Amino acid sequence: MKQKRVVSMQDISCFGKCSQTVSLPILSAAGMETVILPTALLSTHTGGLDGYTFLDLKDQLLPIANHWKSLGIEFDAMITGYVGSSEMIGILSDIEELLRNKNTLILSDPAMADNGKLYKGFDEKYAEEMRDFCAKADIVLPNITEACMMTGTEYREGPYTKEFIEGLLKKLAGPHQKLTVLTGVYFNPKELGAALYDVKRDLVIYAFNKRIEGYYHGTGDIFANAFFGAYLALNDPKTALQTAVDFTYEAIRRTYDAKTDIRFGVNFEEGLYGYSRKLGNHE
Ligand code: PXL
Repeated sequence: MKQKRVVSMQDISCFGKCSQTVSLPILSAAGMETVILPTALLSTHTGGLDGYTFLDLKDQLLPIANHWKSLGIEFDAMITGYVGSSEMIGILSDIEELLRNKNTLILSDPAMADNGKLYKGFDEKYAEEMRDFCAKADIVLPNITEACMMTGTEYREGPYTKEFIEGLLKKLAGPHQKLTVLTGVYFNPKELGAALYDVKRDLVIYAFNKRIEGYYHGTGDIFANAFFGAYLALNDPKTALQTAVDFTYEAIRRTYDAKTDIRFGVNFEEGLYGYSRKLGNHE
């Protein structure tokens, strides 16, 4: 089978295991040819680590994309996560239009808010622009806070009801969405997982694993990339959802057991071989 080519458009946070430094290894383990478009270069991510360096690469992005276009390079898929500024949303939007063809599958994780609040540095205007950017993707993958913001729903703490979750999933589905995916879903305090709405089949799918207390940085990016890699490899949303939930859970469990600093990211690396095998690689 022809290998799929995916471009990952997000920053390089050199230390801290998020954005490109998890996207590239996970999509590669899924068997994808993974092209990176680094939007910025930071010494670390911005989540609780002070004094980080930041180099904006925005002036490089269109020239890079134009070069790829001139070489006739086609993309089967594109993924975006944390973007960082309104200007960058505009640039990535232009690049998607330049590089997508009618079969390119785009996944956008808004990566802008959690626990009922926007991340540091983002305002209402950014949230609206991100909502409009995500509306152009085939797959949107927000957490509950982001989904509430994107659909004008009042934020609620869990445990959730099926009615609330399925209402959000369906409100997220605009004219361009094939799938909507929600993270941070739980119906009882012992479990945590994700829900997916397959728009064409009008079908909702759930996947859970055990909840581990605490906030672990980078797990949203790990989940999004593990889901996308599995979905591109298998074209089966149910297996992709459970695979991503389990992969993320295992990474958190290893980190919890090792008692490392949770700002430094989770140990997903030791799960890559099993993930890759599960998707039919290593044969
Ligand atoms: O994990 C999302 C992410 C990506 N990139 C940068 C970040 C964050 C979250 O804090 O700061 C630079």
